[in-house]
Amino acid sequence: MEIIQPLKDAIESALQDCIPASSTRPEKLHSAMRFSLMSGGKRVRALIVLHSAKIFPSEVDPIPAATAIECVHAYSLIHDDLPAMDNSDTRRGRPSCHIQFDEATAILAGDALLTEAFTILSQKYSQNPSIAIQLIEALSIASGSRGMIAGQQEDIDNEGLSVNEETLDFIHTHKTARLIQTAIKLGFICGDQTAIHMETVDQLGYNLGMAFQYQDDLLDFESDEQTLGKPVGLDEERDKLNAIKVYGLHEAKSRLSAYYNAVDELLLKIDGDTKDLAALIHWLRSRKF
Ligand code: GRG
Repeated sequence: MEIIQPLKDAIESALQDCIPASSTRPEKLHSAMRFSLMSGGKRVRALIVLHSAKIFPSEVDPIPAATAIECVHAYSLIHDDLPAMDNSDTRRGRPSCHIQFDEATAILAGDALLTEAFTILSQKYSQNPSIAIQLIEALSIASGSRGMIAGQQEDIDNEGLSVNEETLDFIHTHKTARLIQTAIKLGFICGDQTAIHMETVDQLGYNLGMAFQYQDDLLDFESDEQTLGKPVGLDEERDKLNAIKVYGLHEAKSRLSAYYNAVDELLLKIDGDTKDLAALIHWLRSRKF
């Protein structure tokens, strides 16, 4: 926890400052954006950005990149909870944005958080246009129809359909792994780029992202509401394609281990100080929520 808490505090403070105050007109929209962005959450993607940036340090501040990716993540959760998508009334132990406000406001708050991410990147890295463009390119591709939205579309289209390994892999890769992979990439883009091998970074991010989603599937299946902080068994209830439905519990667990083992091997290939990122990954691996 001691390597996580100081950075988590820095992230919370940067998030507080990165979007307009609730008193800014339209007050309802900015309140809804803040309600969802500041509602807790593990801040996994932001922490990954910050710990990745420390491996080959540079003068570039990774905090704005970390806040931008959390804005994209918060948007995806707001939209995912909408009646037309997962239709969830709660998120992070609180009412979902559309329950607390209304559906139209939730759609707009999500849209605005997504847009705000790119405002942050373009403004905060304006002194370093090459970095700004690389960050914007990486985050926009990961969020769009070649990334997270592609995964969401196929996830919805496959509800209630029969077991299919290739489709599950497509959904997990796009819906979840792409953004985790991009968190690592954003961190390295903010670091000393002369030292990195992007192919290894991409593989590391992919394996960590897949491990994260497998773990999410397993927690939904095996955990309880009190530990997880959200209702469990939702995948089964909605007949969603997930790792347990496709591979069974035993095989899903061994695939999870294989992804984490690949992460450990890839970390060894990076010739920088990976100690803190490795500690964060260790914390993620043992997470219960
Ligand atoms: C583009 C509308 C739209 C949706 C995007 C990513 C996504 C699709 C929906 C989010 C819902 C979901 C279950 C995605 C899988 C990734 C995942 C496990 C999200 C939860 O992330 P955590 O555990 O959440 O980091 P906290 O609350 O800790 O931030």
